[in-house]
Amino acid sequence: MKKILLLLPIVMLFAMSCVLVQANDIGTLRSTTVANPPNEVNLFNPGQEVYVLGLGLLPNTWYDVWIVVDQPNWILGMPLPPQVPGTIRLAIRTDAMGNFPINKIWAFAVPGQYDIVADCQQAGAIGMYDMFDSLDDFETQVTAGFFVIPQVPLGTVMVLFACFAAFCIRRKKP
Ligand SMILES: [Ca+2]
Ligand SMILES: [Ca+2]
Repeated sequence: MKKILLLLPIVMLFAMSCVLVQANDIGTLRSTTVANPPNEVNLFNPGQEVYVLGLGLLPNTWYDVWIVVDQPNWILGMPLPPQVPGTIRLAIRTDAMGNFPINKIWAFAVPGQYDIVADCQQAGAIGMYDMFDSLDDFETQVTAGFFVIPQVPLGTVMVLFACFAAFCIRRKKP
């Protein structure tokens, strides 16, 4: 009986934390490529196309979906950050399950750390992060939803190549 009494607060705390996590927002967004859905892709090369899909959002509901600079902390009630320049802002309606299939959201990725947000247009406040919205967040580079790998500068490659060539030529000499 004592054991049960000891366990009870732990179980209650766990249940409360689950409720808190679930109350944060709805469903999930996945960054992916045209070849990979429904699997998630979180690492992209510069110039690559980025796609997004949604799972478990409000059914038959319109969302605006766009890429933002990685937010380390998404807090309910905060204003939604602006769209990253050069990305595609999508107006998407979910199906009866609250899902939407892949849509291209960036035609030419630029190095950096990013999140994706879906702002519900039919519930909650437009332009504010609330429980009817959804995120692609916290999966790579600590808190980013996806990451575009920086290109190695051409200058660095040339210097390395020159060193390697010089090394080879030296070794060939008698
Ligand atoms: Ca983030
Ligand atoms: Ca992601």
